[in-house]
Amino acid sequence: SRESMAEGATLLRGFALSLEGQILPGLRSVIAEAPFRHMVTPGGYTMSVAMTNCGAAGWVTDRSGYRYDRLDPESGKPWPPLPSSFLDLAIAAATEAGYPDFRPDACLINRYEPGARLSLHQDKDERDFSHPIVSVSLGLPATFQFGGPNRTDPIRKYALRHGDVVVWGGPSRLFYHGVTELKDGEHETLGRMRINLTFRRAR
Ligand code: MD5
Ligand code: FE
Repeated sequence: SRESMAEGATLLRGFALSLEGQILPGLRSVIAEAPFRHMVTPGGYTMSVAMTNCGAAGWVTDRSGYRYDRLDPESGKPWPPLPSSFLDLAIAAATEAGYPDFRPDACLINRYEPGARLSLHQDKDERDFSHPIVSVSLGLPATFQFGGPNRTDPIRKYALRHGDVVVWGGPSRLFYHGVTELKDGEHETLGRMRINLTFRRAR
């Protein structure tokens, strides 16, 4: 199903379910090369969400700031390439939402364990905001907070479940958003975690 959350933001419930059999092996191979790690913010806080990347560019944060880097700072090597199943899923979802020309060069992979959260923020480290972001939810359900262009705008909450995909384009590309503390639970294939894949055009 296709549901509009705001101008440019499209929720595709269950869109990734039919591709799960290819996505999960791709995820395992990426994690084997570039394990999840808890990065540090410029302000010195260790993030509760663990992260890794695949693609030509990866999002990183440390005491010096947020940026996209070609290299994994932990290994000194390039991030693993985007698995073809990841690319297929991201392009199919973007096309379904009206962005047939989207070609991601970066996939940030977020791992939420019970208690992990992502506080309200905007995604603005990419070069060109005319490209959408495609977000794929896997594993335990999460409460997603969807605000507006200003931090103080009212927030709507959405439950995002295993297989749901959201395409954020147009005005919503720069809307404030976050994820509330993950509730404990057990997902039949992923166990006690939520994984979110966010596909971006970084450069
Ligand atoms: C997540 N990740 O569920 C979310 C999914 C991140 C992050 O927020 O930065 O890694 S991506 C949500 C998103 C992206 C761009 C715009 C909007 C939401 N939005 O307008 O609400 O782990
Ligand atoms: Fe974000």
